[in-house]
Amino acid sequence: MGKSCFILGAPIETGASQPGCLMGPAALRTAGLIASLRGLGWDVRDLGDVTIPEVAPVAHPNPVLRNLAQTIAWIEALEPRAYEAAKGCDLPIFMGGDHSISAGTVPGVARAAAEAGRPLFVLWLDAHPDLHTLDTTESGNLHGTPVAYFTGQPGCEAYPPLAAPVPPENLCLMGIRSVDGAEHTRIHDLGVEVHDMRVIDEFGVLKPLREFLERVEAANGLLHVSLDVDFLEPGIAPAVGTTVPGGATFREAHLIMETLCDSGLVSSLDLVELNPFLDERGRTATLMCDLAASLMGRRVLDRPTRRFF
Ligand code: 6HN
Ligand code: MN
Ligand code: MN
Ligand code: MN
Repeated sequence: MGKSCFILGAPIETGASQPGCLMGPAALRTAGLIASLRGLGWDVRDLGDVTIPEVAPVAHPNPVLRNLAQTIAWIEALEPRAYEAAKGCDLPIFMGGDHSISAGTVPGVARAAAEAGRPLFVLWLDAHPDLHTLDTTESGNLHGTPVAYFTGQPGCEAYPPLAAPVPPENLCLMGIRSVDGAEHTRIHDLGVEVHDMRVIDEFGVLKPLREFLERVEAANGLLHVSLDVDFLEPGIAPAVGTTVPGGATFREAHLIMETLCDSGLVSSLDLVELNPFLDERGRTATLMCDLAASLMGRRVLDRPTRRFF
């Protein structure tokens, strides 16, 4: 057998404005994620879906926050599962669920990386930077907060303490095209590497991606990839509650995944924000599975592995 992959579902929808992401893991399984990875030679184990207990409301000075108690419970449930999965296989896939899943998965894999003495890098493929703190979110939807949390920004103290914050300089955001005021300021203050859609229009996806991968490799880093459905152009990926026009094309997205595969650097993956209630005949679920397959080795034709050039 080839390399090992655990699949873990996190049916979270409490971080998003619209219901439906709860069905994300089921739709990804229905679209054939596991069979296609097995077909690529991966030893796949489906660990099922994580659940949380019933929770009592948690008070917070920001009155707009929605489902804070549930989000804390999800983080507490997911962080140890992600930590164990990162230690137990070569490449765990975490199936959302809305993007608040990453407030549990990234801290878990970051703790495992820290124990292994390797720096963790994060590639965030999204229309949004998800860099709100609990104090600055205006919508109150907590899927807008994971990046601020796992990089240890002040204003996220209501979330569980972090064992291993990800340094902001280890982040790379791509596909960004909807940024709120407080996020804009934070991006500047932290000096986060952001390749917005304008950069992709001007240079394509390869140049910024390769430069980032070279940084990861030079640091002997591990790489977590977080793929939000809304990174993609809504016309090819309608099943998301936060569509923004002007996203990545089909080939741009596959080329990113193929290049990530060639790099051999990816150590964990989130597939998030799939809302099957908004899909058209399963096309978005199928596309997300196909993108995961490209990341895990699917090729149109065999070709010699070329790393960076
Ligand atoms: N996502 N910035 C907006 C908000 O409500 O805070 C959108 C967040 C989208 C979240 O992309 O996972
Ligand atoms: Mn997101
Ligand atoms: Mn988004
Ligand atoms: Mn600016």
